[in-house]
Amino acid sequence: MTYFEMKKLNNSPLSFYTILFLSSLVFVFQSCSKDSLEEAIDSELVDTKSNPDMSEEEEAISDESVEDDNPNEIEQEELPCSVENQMISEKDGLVVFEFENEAFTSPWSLEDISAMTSGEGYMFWEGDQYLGSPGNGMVTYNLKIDKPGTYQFIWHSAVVMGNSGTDHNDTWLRFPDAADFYGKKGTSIVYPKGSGKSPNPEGAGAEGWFKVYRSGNNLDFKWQASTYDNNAHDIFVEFGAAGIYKMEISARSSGHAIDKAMLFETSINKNTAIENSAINSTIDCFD
Ligand SMILES: [Ca+2]
Repeated sequence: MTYFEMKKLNNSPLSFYTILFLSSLVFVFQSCSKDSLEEAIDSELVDTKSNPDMSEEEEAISDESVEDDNPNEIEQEELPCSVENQMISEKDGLVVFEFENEAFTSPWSLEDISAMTSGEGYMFWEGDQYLGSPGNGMVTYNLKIDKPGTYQFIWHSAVVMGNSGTDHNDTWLRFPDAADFYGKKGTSIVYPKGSGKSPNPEGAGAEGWFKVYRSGNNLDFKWQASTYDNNAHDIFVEFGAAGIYKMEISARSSGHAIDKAMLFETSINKNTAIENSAINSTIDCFD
């Protein structure tokens, strides 16, 4: 190339330096575009893992709710044993369980039509009444007690038949192998008829069974269990040593609906026990 030719090229709009400058611009632009594209893809991948419709705060709450699923429910569903081989395990002086979680047969009936119940609902007896003869429609619960002592018994029950608080309001209850089983009001203590101990309460009873009722004209579900007609005594059970004990119930009046039951060691305040009644005891299996 001659001097004049070089000068001519240098003076033209597309000089060597101009081409070099434009080429640099194109390179920088392509690099930036590539980086932006990769960032966009990365961002899309992250968004795919999370829910694009949720804010970070909502996702945090969502994760918490997954972790807060009731562990007791999952544990019960995964139990390898049948309901007859289950034990309700006392912890810290509390035994809390859904009344329906046992092997009931007809004419016991399971209903779930009250917002005041938990678990699968409540049980009630639809058959003939057994006002003077316990042991019909009997169901046995196994309680695994680690902490020996005296426990008060209450259940969460209602009247779902008629409109009287004194009818269809009781079921038979017995603890056949506990060290003691009695009703108490102040200094008055009574033992079940047929237990071999005295005095016995006014009202029906036989073979170590207490007639256990709920009282009051509000027929809705509430925590209460009493024995002794017209002189309500609370129900107590003594477990002399750690071990597995039977709790038996049998049909008395129809229409007495029972949702849950609870035993609490007497060092625990009754209201405190009721406040903790939403958490059911762990269920274990016999070996
Ligand atoms: Ca229930």
